[in-house]
Amino acid sequence: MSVESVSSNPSASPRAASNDAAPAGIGTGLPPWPQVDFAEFGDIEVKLVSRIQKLTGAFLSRNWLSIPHVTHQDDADITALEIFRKARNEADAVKLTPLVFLIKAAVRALQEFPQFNASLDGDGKNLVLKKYFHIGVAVDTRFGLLVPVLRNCDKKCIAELAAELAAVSQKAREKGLSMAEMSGGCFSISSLGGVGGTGFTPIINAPEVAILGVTKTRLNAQPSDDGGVDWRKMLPLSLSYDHRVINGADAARFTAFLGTMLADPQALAS
Ligand code: CAO
Repeated sequence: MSVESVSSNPSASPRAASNDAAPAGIGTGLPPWPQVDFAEFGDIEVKLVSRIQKLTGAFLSRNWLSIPHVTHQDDADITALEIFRKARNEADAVKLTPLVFLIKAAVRALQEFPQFNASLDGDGKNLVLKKYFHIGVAVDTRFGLLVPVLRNCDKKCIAELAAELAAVSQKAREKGLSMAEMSGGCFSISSLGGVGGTGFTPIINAPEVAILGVTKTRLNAQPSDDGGVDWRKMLPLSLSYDHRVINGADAARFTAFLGTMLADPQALAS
């Protein structure tokens, strides 16, 4: 059945296909949450869900239910970046992780693809394009997941970003963060690279339209020109995007562009 036949044939519309009492919107008509007496099945311990977990959980549920998510997976070759990073870390007191290069690469990609640096306004009639580059970074804390926003990342060098990230993630872990420190982001990055994994589906931080997930760098064998094997360091990228705003081809271009930026660490560091 074509798109036209769905729109011109009333009996083929989703409303006609269901009965008249069908629920009209998201979240209505869902079956209730299962009420289970777990103690019936074995020993248990009951712990209170923290205030931040409740709050974050509510936002995550809203975003997951109301944004049509697609996650695009790709790998970026960071062999040159890792050589550069190691040399910088040996020469400099400020420790750099791959994440600061990702923040700089994301800024370049947002500049190249402005529809990623955008938000739908309240009624979804307008797309608001932002001219600033504030990047949210997911931080794992004992309070739950917090996303501090690093402001004007286009104007900061990698050492400044590294110092700011270290300070704000330490603050997030020790004292928590204010709403102001977590507001105004354009795009978020969730890095599980220091923990592990090969890919995941990050949930978009509304009203942003995309989020980049990063997992652990792995070694990948590639055929070399002399017939041997060339070992490359590959960084897995998982880009979730709002399909109302971004189409799949642009997501693939955005992710490939990130890879091109990450392959040239000197340019990101300049
Ligand atoms: N591949 C391999 N190693 C990586 C890596 C990657 N992609 N990214 C970071 N690492 C390494 C770092 O270089 C560092 O190595 P050393 O200890 O040898 O120096 C180590 O992993 C730990 O890095 P880090 O986590 O301290 O620093 P970071 O800049 O990579 O990340 C922060 C900072 C705050 C984002 C991170 O600590 C964190 O909290 N991540 C969790 C985010 C999260 O929970 N996301 C899920 C959200 S959805 O529920």
